[in-house]
Amino acid sequence: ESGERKAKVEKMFGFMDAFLKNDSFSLQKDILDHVEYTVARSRFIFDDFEAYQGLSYSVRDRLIERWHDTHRYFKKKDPKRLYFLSLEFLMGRSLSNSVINLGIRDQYADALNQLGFEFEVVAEQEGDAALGNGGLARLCACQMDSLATLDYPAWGYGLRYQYGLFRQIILDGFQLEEPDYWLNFGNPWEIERVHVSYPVKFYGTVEEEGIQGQTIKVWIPGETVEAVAYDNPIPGYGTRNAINLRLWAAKPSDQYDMESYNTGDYINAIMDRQKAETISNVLYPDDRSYQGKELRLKQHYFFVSASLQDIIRRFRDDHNNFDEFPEKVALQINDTHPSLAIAEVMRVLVDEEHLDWSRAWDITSRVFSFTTHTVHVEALEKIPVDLLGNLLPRHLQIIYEINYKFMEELKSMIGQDYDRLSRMSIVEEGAVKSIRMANLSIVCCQIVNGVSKVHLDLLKERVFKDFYELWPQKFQYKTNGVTQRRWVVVSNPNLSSLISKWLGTESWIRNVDLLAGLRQHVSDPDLQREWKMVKKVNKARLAEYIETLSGIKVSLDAMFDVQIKRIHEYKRQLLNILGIIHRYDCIKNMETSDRRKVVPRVCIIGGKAAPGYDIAKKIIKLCHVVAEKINNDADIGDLLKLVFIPDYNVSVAELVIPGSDLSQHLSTAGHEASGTGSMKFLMNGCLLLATADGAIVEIMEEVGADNMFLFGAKVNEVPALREKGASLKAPLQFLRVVRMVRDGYFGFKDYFKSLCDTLEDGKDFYLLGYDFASYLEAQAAADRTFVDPEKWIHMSILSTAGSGKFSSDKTIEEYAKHTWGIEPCKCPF
Ligand code: 7GP
Repeated sequence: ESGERKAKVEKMFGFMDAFLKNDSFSLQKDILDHVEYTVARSRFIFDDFEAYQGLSYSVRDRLIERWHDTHRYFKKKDPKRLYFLSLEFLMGRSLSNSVINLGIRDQYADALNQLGFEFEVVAEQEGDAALGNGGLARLCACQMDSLATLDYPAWGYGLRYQYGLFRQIILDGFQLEEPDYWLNFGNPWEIERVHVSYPVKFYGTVEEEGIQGQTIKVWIPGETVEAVAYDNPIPGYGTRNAINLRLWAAKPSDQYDMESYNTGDYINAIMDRQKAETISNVLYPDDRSYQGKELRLKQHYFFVSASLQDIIRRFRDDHNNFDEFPEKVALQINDTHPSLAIAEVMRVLVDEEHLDWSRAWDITSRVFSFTTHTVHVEALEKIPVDLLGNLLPRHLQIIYEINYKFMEELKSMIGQDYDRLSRMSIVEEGAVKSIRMANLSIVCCQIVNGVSKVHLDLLKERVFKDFYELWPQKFQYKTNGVTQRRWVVVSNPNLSSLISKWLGTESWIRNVDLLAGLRQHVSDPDLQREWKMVKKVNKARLAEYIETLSGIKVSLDAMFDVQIKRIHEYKRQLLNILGIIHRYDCIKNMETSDRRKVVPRVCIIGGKAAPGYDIAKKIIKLCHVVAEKINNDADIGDLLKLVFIPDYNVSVAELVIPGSDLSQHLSTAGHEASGTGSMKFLMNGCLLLATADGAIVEIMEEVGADNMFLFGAKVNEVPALREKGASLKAPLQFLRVVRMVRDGYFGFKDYFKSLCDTLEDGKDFYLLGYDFASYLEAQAAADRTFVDPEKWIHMSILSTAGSGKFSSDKTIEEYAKHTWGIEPCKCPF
């Protein structure tokens, strides 16, 4: 840099320092300034929400400063960058997480205090950013936190939905969905970039043109929509780095269709233009099966096209040879949702940059990597050819061409095995001819990742068996992880301080391996006492929440037993409810003298059902009718309570997890790709009651099977058990509780009939009947342990101590090394 420019830069750094100071007086002044000038409320009277806004805008200033410095530094160093493409990011709240990562939480709390506000109360004013469904989306949020913290030069790309995941309302025990129009009161965490916008094109035709003796394909699109960037800075912990999550919103394009205006139909022409905005309006709420809908496909391409234009523009700023593209760019596709990006890169390289096909393919296949998040074949995206051909005619041609070349190559390797060829083809023939996006992704990517060891095995043996046999080296796994910043430091500050005290350092917040150091203190009575105290305080907070929600008073001496996650048949919330009915039934039939031996429980269930998922909705209703009965049975008292927590989301999880004793992860073995909820509970010292599925198998290896309550059929036993079907006789206790539901013991007899039918001999696909006996045994073991508090605390401490492997920091380091090939790029302070 020239001397003059350097001096200017230095002067700017000086100014920054003068503007943004973090002493209490400066912070107070900044908050008040924002209340007065940004929020436009009087600094003399403002409420908690306005204090939240003023505070957040002042945090945002600090984020922006770091964000600028980070990007300036990345630009100067020009490292290989990771671009993380995902249609969903479940960020939750930002305030607490940001101030903790910036290292100024206490200063802010103090400043607020001086102004007459309380940090916790103000932080509660923030709504969740719920731009995602469940595990896949929250995983991305955790990974962004780790990417920033570990100083990786990464960008996240996603969509800025106006409506996030629906809010769950419970009316008479039934789920209703209410739209989440979350941007109503503004969003201090985003920066609108009106100047960063790209045209995205749809429809039209493909024509051939001759250029210098070659025919090339030219796409003449029929509709243009503008994508505008909204940037969300993601601060790392203990570093100056703040990376960017860039979300796209659709706006009408300025490229007027003069003709429609000139026809005099001005109003209708405007209305048509306005329709463009609907593309990024709403998040699809079903994480269960893929349905080929035009709007969804439009969302995907809108996202892919805008992101790639942005990425390629950045690459072109410093490079002009696309052969360098794979050295500077890693493109991660999060599940298949962004996989149209493969066809889009090919289109740009071949049609716009005029590279020949094989060179373009070589480049494309070296930049992409793909992670799959499911074992369920129904969840794999298949796009009907008619739909794709109409919306993106050139992309369909490109995919056909990729497939043609792949099929030729495959034939030369495996011969004329037509069954196998048709299974592996990217194009599925059949009633509805369609494109298999997973096959496209596997064919293109050099690395395909699963999300746990078990998941990888299932990919190899079942889901992608043919591909594994062809290209074993492509298949890897990176066990999922969660960020200890949000899931311990933000959500469980008491535990966090306790851990730091006993480890003698806060370094575990960045270097999670240190957690293992708790093991050496596990038998120390002081630690045990303090550990117990922290749990008690968290339980009290949760109990208060439950009382406000439902009016139910719960005993803090009871075991808080929790299952929170999306409602799915495979996650078997139904098994939990049937277990609760069984417990209730046993207590009812006990001699009074025996009741003293019963371990009191507060059973907590929470989760959303996809709006069109009938059986899942019935499970929610069943939970409510059972709760109604039990909670109002004076005979039962504190021995058993059942609470359904409505509208489960990230911030509810932050409250519930620290306050639970036991958490349940009941998926039929072979169905949960990984599971990440279990990791959050584990870090918070909750004991797990679980099947040996997904990442639980690895958790077992870390904390030891004797520190958990395991039950149920194993992954490799499940297929044979299913084959046996009707001849698997369910135990009597199981038949009895199902009969109670069937016979209307809890009411709604007709309504629950179809739910009970799924449990009949031979139809019980998820093996609830088969696993019931061992489930009850595991529950009994949990009870026996709970009455030995010392043992329980011991196991609890060992759970936290063994949770280091399940930090997303670990996952990200693995991806950086073995998949993306990126290095840290730490912005100097
Ligand atoms: C989830 C998986 O169900 C869960 O096991 C895993 O931990 C998580 O992804 C993160 O890898 N999958 C989804 O949320 C999902 O929507 C459909 O999958 C493709």
